[in-house]
Amino acid sequence: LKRVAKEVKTSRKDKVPWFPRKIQDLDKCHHLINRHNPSLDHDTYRICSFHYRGDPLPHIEYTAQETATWREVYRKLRSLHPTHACAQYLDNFQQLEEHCGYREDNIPQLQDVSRFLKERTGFQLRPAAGLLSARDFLACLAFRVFPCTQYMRHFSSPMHSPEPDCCHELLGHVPMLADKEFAQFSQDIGLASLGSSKEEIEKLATLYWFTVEFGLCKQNGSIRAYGAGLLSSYGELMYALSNQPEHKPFDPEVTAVHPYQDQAFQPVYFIAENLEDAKVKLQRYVVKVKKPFALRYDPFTSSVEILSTP
Ligand code: TIH
Ligand code: FE2
Repeated sequence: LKRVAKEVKTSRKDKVPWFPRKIQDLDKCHHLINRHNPSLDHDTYRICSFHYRGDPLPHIEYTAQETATWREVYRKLRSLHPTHACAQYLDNFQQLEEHCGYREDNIPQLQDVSRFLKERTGFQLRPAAGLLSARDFLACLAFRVFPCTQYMRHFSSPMHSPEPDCCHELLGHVPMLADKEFAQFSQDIGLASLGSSKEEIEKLATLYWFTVEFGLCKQNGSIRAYGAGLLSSYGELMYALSNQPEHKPFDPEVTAVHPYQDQAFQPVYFIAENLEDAKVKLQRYVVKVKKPFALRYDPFTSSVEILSTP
């Protein structure tokens, strides 16, 4: 009892950063990382309004040039996916073509895609005005909300974009978010981030980077991509599965502290045995993340229950 009392006392001293407790609180999680992005047209900034929960997702009229870029990206990626993408991605992509307007001459609207995902895994999309801070981005994942950009990459570099754009979200993330195992994996990273220290957020963001964005996995004796940053970039997808970069086994302890860089192709990729195994390893990692309280997600109310008070 003495020890418990002491623990409660010390935890009061460590200040727990504010974090959202219910899905409505995500309206306060929209801090952007301001970076000048020369690869975007000035014109694209017409598509970046703030979005509040409950507002309809904005319908975007894409220009002929943006649709032409989409067509080129779509075509090229479709030719590479059968040999480079994981099975879950390929299955879900087919569903999106059947139900969600995925076609080379049509850029799907977030509203339709969000409705589709909600039915599959409970994930919903939220328009984002640009890159969110890691803390805010991960907090959204805890509630199965996925922030999405809506603007198009510059037409001069369709095969790789240094920052997320609608090709990356729609062709990279969305098909994977329709997979149950992967959705749970993503939410688990998010839940671990709530109320965590700056240092821990940095580790979780690194884990996110090497899995959700740039993860590889084994499948029937070959290696396939499940990371969205690869699945949406023809250039990096080819490179990632070639013998040029380094390949290491996915191990959360190692992966979480591995340096990464976000302006060019990755020098190293981590290979998971499969998505289920990645999920189990992550769960084992996150229970070790030191926090003075425990959390449980309540899917009925889309809120987190605090099991012991901070
Ligand atoms: N490199 C990706 C693409 O070309 O689609 C976009 C990004 C993913 C993660 C960071 S930038
Ligand atoms: Fe992304």
